Amino acid sequence: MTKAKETEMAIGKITPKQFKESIIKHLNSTFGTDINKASKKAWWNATSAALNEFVYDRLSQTQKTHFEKDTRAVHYFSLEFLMGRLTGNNLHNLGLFETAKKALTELDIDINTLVDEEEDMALGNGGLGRLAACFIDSLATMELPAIGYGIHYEHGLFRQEFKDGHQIERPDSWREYGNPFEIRRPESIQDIPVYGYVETKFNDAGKVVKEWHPGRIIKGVPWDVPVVGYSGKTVNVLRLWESRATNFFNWDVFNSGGYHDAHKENVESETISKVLYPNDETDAGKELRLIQQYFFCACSLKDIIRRYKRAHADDWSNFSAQVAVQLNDTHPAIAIPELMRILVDRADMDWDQAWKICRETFSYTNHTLLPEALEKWSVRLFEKVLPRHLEIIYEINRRFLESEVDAKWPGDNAIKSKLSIIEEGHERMVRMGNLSVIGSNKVNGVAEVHSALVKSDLFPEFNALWTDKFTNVTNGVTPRRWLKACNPALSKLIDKTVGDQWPTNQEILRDLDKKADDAKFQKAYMDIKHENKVALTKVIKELTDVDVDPSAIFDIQIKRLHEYKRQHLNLLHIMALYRRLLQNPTMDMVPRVFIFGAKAAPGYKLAKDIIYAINKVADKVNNDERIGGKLKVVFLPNYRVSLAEKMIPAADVSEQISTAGKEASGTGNMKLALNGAITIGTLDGANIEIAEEVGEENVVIFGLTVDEVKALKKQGYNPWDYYYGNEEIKAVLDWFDTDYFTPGKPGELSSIKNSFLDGGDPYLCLADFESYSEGQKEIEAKYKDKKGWARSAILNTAYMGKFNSDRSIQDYVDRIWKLKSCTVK
Ligand code: CRA
Repeated sequence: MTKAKETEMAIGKITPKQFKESIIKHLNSTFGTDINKASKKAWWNATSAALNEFVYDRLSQTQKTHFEKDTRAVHYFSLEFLMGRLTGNNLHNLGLFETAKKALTELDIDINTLVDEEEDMALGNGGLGRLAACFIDSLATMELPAIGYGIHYEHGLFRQEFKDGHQIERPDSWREYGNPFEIRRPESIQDIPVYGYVETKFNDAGKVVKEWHPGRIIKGVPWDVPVVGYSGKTVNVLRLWESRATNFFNWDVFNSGGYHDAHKENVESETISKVLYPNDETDAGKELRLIQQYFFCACSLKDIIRRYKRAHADDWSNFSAQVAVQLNDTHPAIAIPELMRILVDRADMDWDQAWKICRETFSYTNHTLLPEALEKWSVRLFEKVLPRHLEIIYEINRRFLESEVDAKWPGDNAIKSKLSIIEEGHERMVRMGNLSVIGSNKVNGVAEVHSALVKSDLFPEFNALWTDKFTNVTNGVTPRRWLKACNPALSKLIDKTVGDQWPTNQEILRDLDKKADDAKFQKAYMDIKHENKVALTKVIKELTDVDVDPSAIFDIQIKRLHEYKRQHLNLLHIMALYRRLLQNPTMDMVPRVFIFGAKAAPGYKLAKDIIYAINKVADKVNNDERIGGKLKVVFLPNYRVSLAEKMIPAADVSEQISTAGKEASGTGNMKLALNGAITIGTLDGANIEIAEEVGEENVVIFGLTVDEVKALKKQGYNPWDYYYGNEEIKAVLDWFDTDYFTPGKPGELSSIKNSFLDGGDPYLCLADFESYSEGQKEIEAKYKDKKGWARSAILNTAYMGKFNSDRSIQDYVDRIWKLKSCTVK
């Protein structure tokens, strides 16, 4: 049976006509309008409601089956889930996309413009949040019992606008007018204590017991987002917690005239799920952030325990056999002492037994080595917000240092102070990384090189103590969203060539290699790329008013703006190219469009300056008639999942140019290669494995390696050597000080030059510049060989099987979770 057939059976057959009737029915009876006056939003809502009829049915079947079979499940704790839009994705996963498209066409509605009505669910910053979204898609597709747990932010990542080239942040209000893909579950509300003090008491048996008297109770209201697996058999949930004040109003205060005070507690409680912190890879270090973390972990653990108790009552002996919790970075690490508190204080369990359960339950994924991202909380703050948890952390730490560390390194205080959860110093701090490692069963990095560095550089002593604890799971992306749904033309060509089973078995794409030299297939493949570029051209025009030529090389760098990702290295090279063109306007060059998409954390000054500089250089270059349109630069505003879906299928070149050792994995690199972009990249993160898979002749690698970076830094890196040693670098850097790009305002771009020189160029842009520039020449030479390029692009699509998130999930299952799939009737 084909997958399409299975799907049809799983969800029940429906014709376009029936789907159309269902849409109209919902338009009338759910949204109170009709086909003559419905707005686009109403049509989208009605279509979503028609779609949801299938989703909810499978959702309750899934929950019923998991409950009846009392399945072991994984609980993915993450402060971020970057879901993007769900309409198209859910239609595809249910096998209903074509049906819906026909139904809507009959109603004279284009499905592609209709889905643009949906706001992105931008409850994440970047890679870490999107990874979580890909993972829950894979878990449902692979029919694994799983729940995603996170926060129901009222405002997701800010909306980015440009004003005279500067980034402006505007609030994101993704659910201002409702969202059809979430269900509130008041029956599962949780009460969460915070603040207050701890009382030490003696119980009847004379044993010391601790009682936490919280200063405030916050209510956690769950919202469930159905997660539809491909083929629609399993529909898991993503459960997001919204914070509310426990009593809507403090009537006593209100009645005595304190209207404002009565509101205050409400506002404070509801602030917790108000906004997503808009930075990744830097530690926010804010009280509200710690409360967010605790709030969602405590709600989620209570929810898990409530479910566990339905089948096991007060018998805890099966808990860790039934429950696996994956900590997505250290953000949910507070779940470890929270489970200890529940077991020891509430369930009256003996410490050792409780600790054993904890360690069997939790595992931790590390996503970065950047020191500024390693979370630390001051002891003072902990004491104020979570006084009992601080005591528990002290006890975990004391036992760990006195038994495990001392047994391995007797009397070694230096090691003890390094491994301690508490960092001593001017201000004592709680190290969440150490807590995560100590309390976990497994610790993984997200690509081979990163996992190796986690062991050798980040946690070498922990690795010596517990070698088996550390493992690798290379990241992956779902081919359902990142090929099938976003690149329908290429998907159809692939279906025709190797069959339609690849969305659940990406290794099948390997068979495309037989067609890599086939002229007809090459033409079909490259024609689709061209059409996708034409489509992006229109988006570019709409968003930036810049005209670009779809026959130029589309060179794309999309990711958060960070110095280590080196958008400014890309910029240096663009300026160098521009200068070469000005010096030699007849220079032989394949026209190129450099396309950026990136948000900078609002408080990250240099990142915002880099955005401004790219926009200013773009203005100048795009309007300079001397260079005959050979070079264009565009920065698309408000980069997000739905924009990525339009950019990625149109990319010729994928920029993956981080300083070696800094990008833990990257996942955009995978999406772009899958859609046939050629990577220009350093030997960093998953680039290394991509190059291994697709073959070195089908990528362009440049720059220092991890070891060379270390050696150069050790020997003493001096960016001035490159400034004085390379005429082009000097000229380009000096350009930043002039008013060439900012007429009448010299110095506006100087902070970038300074970061390279006085700032010490911490990410070695100047050291890698020449090699990058050579790599770019290689890209151009490759592109000129049309057949060779087509072959490379096809092989990229063919050989990306490893980077399917289903493979990542299978690795988690085998190496960490030990989960079994469960067929839902
Ligand atoms: N910023 C890494 O930097 C990685 C993702 C997902 C990141 C990326 O290289 O692909 O995680 N790290 O593993 C992170 O968020 C807190 O650290 C990221 O998205």
